[in-house]
Amino acid sequence: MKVDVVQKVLKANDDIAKLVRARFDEYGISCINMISAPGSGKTTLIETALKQGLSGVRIGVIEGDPETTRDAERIAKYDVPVVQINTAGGCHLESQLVLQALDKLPLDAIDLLIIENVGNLVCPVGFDLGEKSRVAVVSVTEGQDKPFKYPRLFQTANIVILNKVDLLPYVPFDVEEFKQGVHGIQPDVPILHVSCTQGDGVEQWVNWLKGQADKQTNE
Ligand SMILES: Nc1nc2c(ncn2[C@@H]2O[C@H](COP(=O)(O)OP(=O)(O)OP(=O)(O)O)[C@@H](O)[C@H]2O)c(=O)[nH]1
Ligand SMILES: [Mg+2]
Repeated sequence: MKVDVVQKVLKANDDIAKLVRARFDEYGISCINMISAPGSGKTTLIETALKQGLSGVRIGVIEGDPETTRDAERIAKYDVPVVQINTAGGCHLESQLVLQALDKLPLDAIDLLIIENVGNLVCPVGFDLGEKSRVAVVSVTEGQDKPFKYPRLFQTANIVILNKVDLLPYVPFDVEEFKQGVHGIQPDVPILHVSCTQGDGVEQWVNWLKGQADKQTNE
C-alpha cells in the first residue's frame, strides 16, 4: 500500500514535468537541475559561472531551499532573473513548484534555466523537474564513498562535479576511489575537478553550461 502511494506521487510529478518540459520547448529553454548535499557549492558554482560570463547565453535561475531567500539574493546580485522556492521544510523540489515558479520568470529572455535543488543526495533524485540535464555535485570534504552509498544520483547525472579540490591537501579524500565509484555506475559520465575559489575547472564548467544552451538551439 505504501509503495502504491509513492508511485502515485511520482506519477503525478512526472505528468506535471511533461507540462514544464513543453513550456521549455515552446520558449527554446534548456534546463539543468543541480543536485548535491547541503553546502557542496551549488550556489557558488552558479555564481562562478555568472562572474565568468556565458557570452550571450541568457541565464535564469530557480533556487530551492527549505527556508530563506538567501541563495536567490546571492544570484540577484548578478542581475539575472531568479525565483526562490521555499519548500517549508520539504527535502526536494517537485515539478508543480517549478511550474508555478515559471510564471514569475521572463521565459522569452532565458536560454538556460539553472535549477538549484534543495541540498539532499537522496530525495531530489526521483523527481523529474522537466530538466534536460542533471549536474551532481560532491565536494571533497564529503568523502569518496558518496557514489557507493547514493548510487541513484550518479546513475542519472549527465555530469559530476568534484568541487573544492583546493582543499584536497587538507582532507583525506581518495580521488581514484571516487572516480571508480562514479564510473562503476556510469562509465562515460564526465567528472570535472573544480575549485570555485582557485579557478580550477571553471572554464570547463562554463563551457559545459554553454554547450547545454547550444544543444537546445540546435535541436
Ligand atoms: N574552499 C572552497 N570552498 C568553497 C568552494 N565552493 C564553495 N565553497 C564554500 O562552500 C560553502 C557552501 O557553498 P554554497 O555554494 O552555499 O553551497 P550550496 O551547495 O549552494 O549549499 P545549500 O544551498 O545550502 O545546499 C560556502 O562557504 C562557499 O564559499 C570551493 O571550490 N572551495
Ligand atoms: Mg545553495
